[in-house]
Amino acid sequence: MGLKMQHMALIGVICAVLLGVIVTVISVSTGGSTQPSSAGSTSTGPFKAVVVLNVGSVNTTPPNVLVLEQEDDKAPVKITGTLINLFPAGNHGFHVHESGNVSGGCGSTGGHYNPYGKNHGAPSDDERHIGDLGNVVADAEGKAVIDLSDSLISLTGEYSIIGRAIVVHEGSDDLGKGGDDGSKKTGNAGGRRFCGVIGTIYNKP
Ligand SMILES: [Cu+2]
Ligand SMILES: [Zn+2]
Repeated sequence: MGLKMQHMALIGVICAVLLGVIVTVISVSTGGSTQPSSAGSTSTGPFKAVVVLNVGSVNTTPPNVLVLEQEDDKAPVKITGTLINLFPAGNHGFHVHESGNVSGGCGSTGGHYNPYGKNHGAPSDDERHIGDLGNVVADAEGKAVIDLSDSLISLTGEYSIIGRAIVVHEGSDDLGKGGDDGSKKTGNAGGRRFCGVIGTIYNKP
């Protein structure tokens, strides 16, 4: 009887060891296949982000949404989407502001994102804030179709705009050509109509 118990115990130990080996082999093989792709996604694109512009005086249902896409860290960033309830018709200043802090509304997002300490300008200027994306144009129905590409902003690296805010203004951005102090700082685009925080879209490999 004692000998039989010993045998059963020994068989139990062998089973446990075998099971452990099998589990280890499975986890090593699956880990080996996913590790390279997840490590690679930290340094190469494509990068994708989304902004829900649901902060500010104009909220829409569904909310105004913009999508940002960048093929790799050297590529321009494409911004696409449609804004509605944007009045009056015409130009509205469109910028990346330095902070994603919308706890006090669009007013707490700081100034235009400007890590190089430059003057305000047009997107095509060398002298511009990184955040200077010019104007979006609303039609008579308050609709603005956005399809732009910018080579200075990035969704990755030291000067990434992830976590910062996109702000749409009440008025037109004079692109630094207004001839006064405000023009070189903000483009005199007036109040902040609505804004949202730039958030990553995680693309699972
Ligand atoms: Cu702005
Ligand atoms: Zn600016």
